[in-house]
Amino acid sequence: MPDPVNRRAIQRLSAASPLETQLEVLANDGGVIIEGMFSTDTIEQMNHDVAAVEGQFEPGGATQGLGAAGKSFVGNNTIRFSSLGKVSPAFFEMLDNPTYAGLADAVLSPHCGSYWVNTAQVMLIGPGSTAQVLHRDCFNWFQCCAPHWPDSPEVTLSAMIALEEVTEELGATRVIPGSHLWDNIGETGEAEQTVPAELSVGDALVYSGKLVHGGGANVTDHWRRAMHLSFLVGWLTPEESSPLDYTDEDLKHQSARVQRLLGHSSYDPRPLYGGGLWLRNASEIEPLQ
Ligand SMILES: O=C(O)CCC(=O)C(=O)O
Ligand SMILES: [Fe+2]
Repeated sequence: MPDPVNRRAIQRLSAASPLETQLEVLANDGGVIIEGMFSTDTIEQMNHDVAAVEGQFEPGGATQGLGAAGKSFVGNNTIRFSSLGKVSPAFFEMLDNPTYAGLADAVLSPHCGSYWVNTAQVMLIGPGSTAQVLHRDCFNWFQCCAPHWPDSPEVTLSAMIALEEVTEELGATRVIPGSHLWDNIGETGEAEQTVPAELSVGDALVYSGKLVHGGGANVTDHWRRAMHLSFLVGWLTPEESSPLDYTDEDLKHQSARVQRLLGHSSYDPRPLYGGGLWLRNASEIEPLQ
């Protein structure tokens, strides 16, 4: 039967598929599910370590930095927390994931010398939660994206990662494929136009900051267990203050990439125009060995 509102399904590709194919779907649809992007061992460890600390965070306790106004955006019965390198060593492996790195390099590098972590956050949607308001993640940097929309630079790339099976009923992220190309940045569509990004353990919905999406309603008695990991061009301020979570000592055995992702080395704009950022004594902070 034809879909009544011409919804386009979100495409699914294996992590082993060619990067060019993944990028083509991402460019056309604004998002793509990469099956098996993370190994089940890594995710099982993450999920186990998350479970050990999640009781410290109150459902509905997050505010998105906006007080009461932000509470409904982040979910009145959702548990959210970050600082994930303090929770599990699996986090560092996830930061160096080659498939996600390949996608982020291709999408963000044309617009920056390097990118860093925007949000690394557990998002556990509680039973009975209603759907999140539809939005584009690039709204955080609206002043930079709006003037050139829809041809504005890609400033952020996100992955919603399943820590356990994520079904539509549990509140899978809902997306509108193709909405990253709509003429009007302020248009965020209707619930009927969305499709759920259902995920198995280790799968990830990778999506552009321009794509309209939102967390789904959880109509079950269980929690939706997912984690969000997004990157941001190095010349913009991220949502989470990840650099403050780690000392140099914490990161000295991590890769140069991880140190940059977590703000422990400087931003070098080259080959693009501009000066260095995130400096000390007007000089770059080098990654530790
Ligand atoms: O929880 C979800 O599935 C989506 C959350 C989200 O898009 C956000 O908070 O920006
Ligand atoms: Fe979002």
